[in-house]
Amino acid sequence: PVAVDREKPADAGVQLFQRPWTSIAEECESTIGPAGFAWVLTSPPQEHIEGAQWWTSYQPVSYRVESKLGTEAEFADMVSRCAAVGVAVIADAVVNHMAGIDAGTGVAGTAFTHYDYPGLYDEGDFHHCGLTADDDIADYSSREQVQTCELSNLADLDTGSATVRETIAGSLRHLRDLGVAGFRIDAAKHMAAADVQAIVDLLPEDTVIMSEVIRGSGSEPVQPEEYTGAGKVFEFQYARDLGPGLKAGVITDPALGAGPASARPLHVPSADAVVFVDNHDTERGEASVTYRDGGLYLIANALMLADDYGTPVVYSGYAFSDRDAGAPQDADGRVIGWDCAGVTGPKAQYADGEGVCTEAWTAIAGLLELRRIAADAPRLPGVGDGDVDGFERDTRALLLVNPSEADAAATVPVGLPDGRYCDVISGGAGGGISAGACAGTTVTVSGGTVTADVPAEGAIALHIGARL
Ligand code: ARE
Ligand code: CA
Repeated sequence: PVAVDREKPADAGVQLFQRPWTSIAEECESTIGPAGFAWVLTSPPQEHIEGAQWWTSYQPVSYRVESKLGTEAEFADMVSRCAAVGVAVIADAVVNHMAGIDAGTGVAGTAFTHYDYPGLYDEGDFHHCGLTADDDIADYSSREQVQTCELSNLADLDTGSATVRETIAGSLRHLRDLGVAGFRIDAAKHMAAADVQAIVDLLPEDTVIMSEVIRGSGSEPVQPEEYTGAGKVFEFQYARDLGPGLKAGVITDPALGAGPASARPLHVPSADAVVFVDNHDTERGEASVTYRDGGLYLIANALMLADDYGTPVVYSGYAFSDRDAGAPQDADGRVIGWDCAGVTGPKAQYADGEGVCTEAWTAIAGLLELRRIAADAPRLPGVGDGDVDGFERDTRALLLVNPSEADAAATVPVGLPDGRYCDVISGGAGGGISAGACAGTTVTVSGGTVTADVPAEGAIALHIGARL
């Protein structure tokens, strides 16, 4: 067998939504590092408005690293403990705007009003677009409204101003000094691409940037392609292609059915794309497959992680029935956090506030291993038999998925060398092999075909590092 290089993480990250810094530090050591993730994306670290809702994180009131998720010392400790196990930290950077409410006191004690943040910004540092009655964005087909009016009443910073840019960049440089590798740029669509670029130009050259520019309908003038000069962008179209077909029990990802894998309309080039099955917004909105879908969610993650398109980010949040409900907090408003001990896969039911712990699933570790072994082997056109569909990473790895509600046996052509393989979905990291025995299902490849039993709403994944 080909050995997996355990020193080198997979080109993939995990978004740990509303997880406190102490909890992420432990998770890096116990799960994320060993599984082979390259990076973790955190929720915003800066001071924010008070409240029990998760989205208070997206209303900054100062750039002190002091929030419901932890103190600056805890943040720095998380970064160094994650780095020690090979995991970089990407922080969510909320820089388009400040608070949406009229006035208040932030969680670190900073008193503010809508357009006045002591020591940082005053009235003149904000856009007052004058294009709509309340200065809120009303029409996404107007670039000027999208970028200079207020997104849901959030006080919109004048990111064209040199002093505003420098203040924002200073806050991001401080986070870099604390050891973060880079940033998700929240609401990047709402800043001119030139403004984002100007801010990024004030950061160290090796800063990793992932801009959130939700691909809107064709009539929206602001498109993700404008932002690829500053770094990568989240490609929302990937999930939109992936999910609905799975929900219907069929695969409709255009590249799976027929034609070359490069035939992907409406996608930025692979090197520019961060892809995801869902995120904290889409699991509360447009996502067709989320943690509520159990095995289908696992399949969606498998298709993403085994693919050769983009840099994937696995999503890990908590269960909720109220869209606004925050993660469980203590009496002081600090998020309590959770660990993922004992979690090995999706559950049929979750209590509200319970962590989903996607990063701890046996299958995810196995898929990260497949991703490292597949390396730059291209994805071949899809193969299928009955309810089972899948694809090969040229002679190195194979993924077969069964979105139907019945177990299915499938026989498909494959370029993997002959032999017995350990399925890394059921077998997990280490090729599922310990002391020569496979902890998962074994599958035989012979004479250019493979026959496998693929469980209902399940998957089989083979790679040449897990040949027995
Ligand atoms: C909350 C309340 C609001 C209130 C506001 C101010 O819900 O009622 O007016 O506070 O007091 C998050 C939450 C919001 C929350 C906000 C601030 O989702 O509910 O508002 O935090 O606390 C657009 C943007 C995109 C944005 C989405 C949500 O383009 O950037 O809207 N996503 C990011 C984050 C969010 C976050 C913010 C931005 C704000 O990921 O979690 O909001 O920091 C089409 C368009 C998209 C558009 C989408 C939805 O698809 O193409 O561009 O996304 O519609 O409108
Ligand atoms: Ca703006």
